[in-house]
Amino acid sequence: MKRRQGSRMQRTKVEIVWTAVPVVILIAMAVPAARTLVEIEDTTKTELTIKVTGFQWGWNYEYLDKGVTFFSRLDRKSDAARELGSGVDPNTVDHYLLNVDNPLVVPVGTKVRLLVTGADVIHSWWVPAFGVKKDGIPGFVNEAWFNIDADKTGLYRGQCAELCGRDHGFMPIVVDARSKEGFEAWLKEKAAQQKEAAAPAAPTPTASAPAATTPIASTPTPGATPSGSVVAATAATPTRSPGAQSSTTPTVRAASAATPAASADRTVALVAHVNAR
Ligand SMILES: [Cu+2]
Repeated sequence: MKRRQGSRMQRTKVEIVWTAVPVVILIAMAVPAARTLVEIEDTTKTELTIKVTGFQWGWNYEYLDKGVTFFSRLDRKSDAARELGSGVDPNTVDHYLLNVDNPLVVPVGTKVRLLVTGADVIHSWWVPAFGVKKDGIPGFVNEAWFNIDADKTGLYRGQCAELCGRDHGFMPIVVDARSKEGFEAWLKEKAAQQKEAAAPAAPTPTASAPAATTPIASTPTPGATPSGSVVAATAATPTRSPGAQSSTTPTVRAASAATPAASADRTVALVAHVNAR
């Protein structure tokens, strides 16, 4: 009888142990896991915000509050080679179907926030090296962020990851990660270029009308986007006219209007940062 009681005591002890130990392990795992999950979704304290708009078939990048926006499409060489009976051997094209005309330029060592949306159908901005794959859904704005290590400058590649139509396979993504100084110089030059190109177009009623109706002066309509390369890219693609583009802009405009407070904060922070240097 005594022996049986003893073994029951021991059974209880064992049961407590094999319950308590896993509970402790689970809690110990849950804390860092939850912290990481929160961090993944945490798009605060970013230093740069870029609005990414997927369209059939390419990407539009807008550096919010920086006066820089441009389209990024499949590079002309790949585009020519992919045509049936083009006579161009795809093997002769560098990074066939993986290059774009205007890569997204970002600084390293900077927390970059992306606002991802779609202009027509659902796309998905996917760059595996950044661990970012976000759907660009018309009428919605998804957030994502990445921060490239300071010594990892160079080109990063990605694809649209949402079956979005006929040319889904022909809207690659190229990200050009530059040093902070290199990026600032590029941004300054690009902004000056776009400002200069926009100046003569301002007096015409078509270009000034959208600016008057929207509070975001830094959002040029794609049709009126004056950069030479952008115009060339649009003109070279017969399936998509500039007119058709502008019909999709209300979604895009609404997207940027949703975050004025946050971007104002960032502007102040950035101005302070620039002044300090
Ligand atoms: Cu797509």
